[in-house]
Amino acid sequence: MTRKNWGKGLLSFVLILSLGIAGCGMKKQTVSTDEKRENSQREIVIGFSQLGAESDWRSANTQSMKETFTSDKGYRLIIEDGQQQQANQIMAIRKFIQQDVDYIVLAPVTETGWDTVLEEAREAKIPVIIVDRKVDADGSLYQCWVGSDFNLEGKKAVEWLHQYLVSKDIPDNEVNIVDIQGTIGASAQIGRTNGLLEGVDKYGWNLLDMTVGDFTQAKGREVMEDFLKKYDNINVVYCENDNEAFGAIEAIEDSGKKVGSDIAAGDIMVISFDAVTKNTMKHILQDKITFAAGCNPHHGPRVEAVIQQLEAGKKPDKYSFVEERIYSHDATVPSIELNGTNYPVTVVTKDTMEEFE
Ligand code: GZL
Repeated sequence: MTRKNWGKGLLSFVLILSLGIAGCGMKKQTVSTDEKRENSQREIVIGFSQLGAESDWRSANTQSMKETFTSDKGYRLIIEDGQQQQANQIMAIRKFIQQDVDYIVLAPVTETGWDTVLEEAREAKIPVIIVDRKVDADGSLYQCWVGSDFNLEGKKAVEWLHQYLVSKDIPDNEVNIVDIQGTIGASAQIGRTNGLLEGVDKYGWNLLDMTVGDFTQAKGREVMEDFLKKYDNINVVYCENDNEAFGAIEAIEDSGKKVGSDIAAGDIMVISFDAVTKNTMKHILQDKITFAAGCNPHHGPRVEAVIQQLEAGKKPDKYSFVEERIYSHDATVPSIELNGTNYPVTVVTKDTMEEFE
């Protein structure tokens, strides 16, 4: 039973009860303790429009929602996979409205184009929670957003690279970077790309090229193969997620070149984002990925906290960011500072790997 059906049920129960009392002069009935407990334990139905299954991060994000919203805790979680197409996600939201779910959780593939369907959800009186990437829509159309500060992630990567280059006496004008971007228009892509562009502008690095890698390993490999055909002087690859980095590393090694942190010796340094799996930690331990900015996929517990607040009639914070670490192959740069905040670098060891699946 969804929230509103439960509400209709309660309304008809009260109507019958009042008619009964009026009709037969019954003593006023009170809802029994058991019925109160049953009402408070009604199943909460959640429709989750997940954008796809394109990356390890996405799989971890879906898993976090599944592990949080279990039936033994009184939830029914309905997940629709958008296969990275906004049209599929819009259809999923309309399906959830038809199903009269209690809450809609949306992980939007890109930021624009959501107003109409979010207005339909509002008309249906179904609260919407946005997770992960943001929507460029009227803030009154959703309860809140839970996710990452993607531009900060980009700034962290750029500041680490700057400190690393300084420590190795590598001149800024000898840094030749290519950017394998995420899905164009996704908040993660916008924030991470802008972080790099700010660094290129500030330090005078040579940004040779940038193009979309769609957060997938296959596309990351394809894009890197093209870059290697076009440029013979690449020494830094900025991959906007780990799966693109895995593909880029395959392409670089297949070309006979070496990935690693020793740029002066001719290595191509790979920088990445997400850092959610043991595989990524292994790549960092092996100096195949030299730096990775963590991006926390475990949104389930935070979404549950928001739903519990809403259930209790409380107003959640409109925007809440999740905490994230940064990882490196070595301790050349022990920490970075941005806007007065210090971010320690986790040097990846075999023990670090054990923290990941
Ligand atoms: C970031 C998320 C991005 C990840 C990618 O929060 O939106 O989408 O960085 C994923 O791995 O595909």
